[in-house]
Amino acid sequence: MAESSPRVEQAWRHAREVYSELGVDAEDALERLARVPVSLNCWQGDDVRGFEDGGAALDGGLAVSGNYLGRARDPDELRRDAEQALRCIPGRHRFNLHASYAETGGARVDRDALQPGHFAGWIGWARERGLGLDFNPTFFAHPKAADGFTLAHADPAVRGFWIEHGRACRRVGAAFGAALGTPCVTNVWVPDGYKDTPADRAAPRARLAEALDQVFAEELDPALQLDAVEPKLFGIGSESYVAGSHEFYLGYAISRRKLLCLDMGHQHPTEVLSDKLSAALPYLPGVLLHVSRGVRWDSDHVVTLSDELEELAKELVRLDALGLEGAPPRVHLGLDFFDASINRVAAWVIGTRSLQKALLLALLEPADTLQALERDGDFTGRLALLEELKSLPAGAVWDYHCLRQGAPVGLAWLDEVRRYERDVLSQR
Ligand code: RNT
Ligand code: ZN
Repeated sequence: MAESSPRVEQAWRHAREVYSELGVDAEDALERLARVPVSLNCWQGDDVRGFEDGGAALDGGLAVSGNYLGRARDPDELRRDAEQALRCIPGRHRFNLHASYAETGGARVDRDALQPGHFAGWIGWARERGLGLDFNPTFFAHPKAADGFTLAHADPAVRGFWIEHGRACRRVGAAFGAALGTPCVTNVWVPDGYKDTPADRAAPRARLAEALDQVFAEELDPALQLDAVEPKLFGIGSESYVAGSHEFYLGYAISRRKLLCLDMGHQHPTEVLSDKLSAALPYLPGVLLHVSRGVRWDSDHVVTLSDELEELAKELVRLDALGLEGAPPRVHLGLDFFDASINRVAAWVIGTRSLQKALLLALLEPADTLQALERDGDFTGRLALLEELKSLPAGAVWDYHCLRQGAPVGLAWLDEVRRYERDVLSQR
């Protein structure tokens, strides 16, 4: 429930006026922002460990650094932490699980044998809290992934194991969709690649394509479950060659009618997703965005309100990719980062709120005016207006949104997270 704050409300009225002079309806922008769900990645809460055998050592080229206190050690702790994060974020959202977060009640269930029942605790929790669930098979941190290959493995037995894992996970995803009434996006990312120069680049890709076809062979209702595939430029230990590269998966996703997962951290440093979206989306049934932040070789820093995030958000709005005008969404938003050097709950809050701020800036853009200037060849006016927009009072609109949605205004969320750290996290 919303509290009142004369200061925030007064600033909002002023800001609404400023935007309305530019032909932008700020009220409408907020109404639309409230309808954009973000899928929070479970793995920020426990450093991508999962709950198999007390949490496996991370590999597959993924690395988490830091040892901040309070890592979630079991599903109940992770859920409690996620709830605290969600209390600090305006709107209704989703939670994104990895297969390694199954709850098997102490029994050893290998990944090819996972069933929806192993996620009953997650489903019940999500239903109670009105959250959607998304899913990911876990093709890393497992003895059968130890040599860096899974679905593209040369050994048919190893490949077969991972194919079964992928199939099992799609059924889990469909069960999420059926239980919660909102389709689960099930995203396949495999680490497969070589540290050094390969002698045969084609064979692993041919095996990967064939294995993926087997993973996806079972027809599942898209109202319950949507498949996505995620390319990567390189990883730690796969610097020279990644079987599932961009070109591989762009072709695969277009030819097999799968969603393409575009991760902001999986690009060459001068390449940006904001420019790729309008190029790829027309040929795809949809896109899953992994909202992340690359820093040098790391692809998974906590999301901040960067120029690129803002530009990407503008593209999402200009393309109506989020389905805000009534059509089904063509782009799904998921966070993908992991930082163990700061409070993990705060990391979720910072990343999600930053994404929401970027979306708000995009929704407040006088797109018609800018596009008219562009059509008229008035590039002076286009640049001038774009620069003026940067200093308009969007912060006042954001604060009012938080107030009205019953989320903390400004840095007040940090007080809550610090209290939670003192009372809960530091006791672990
Ligand atoms: C790895 C991919 C992938 C993972 C998660 C844990 O580079 O980005 O999405 O981060 O599946
Ligand atoms: Zn990713």
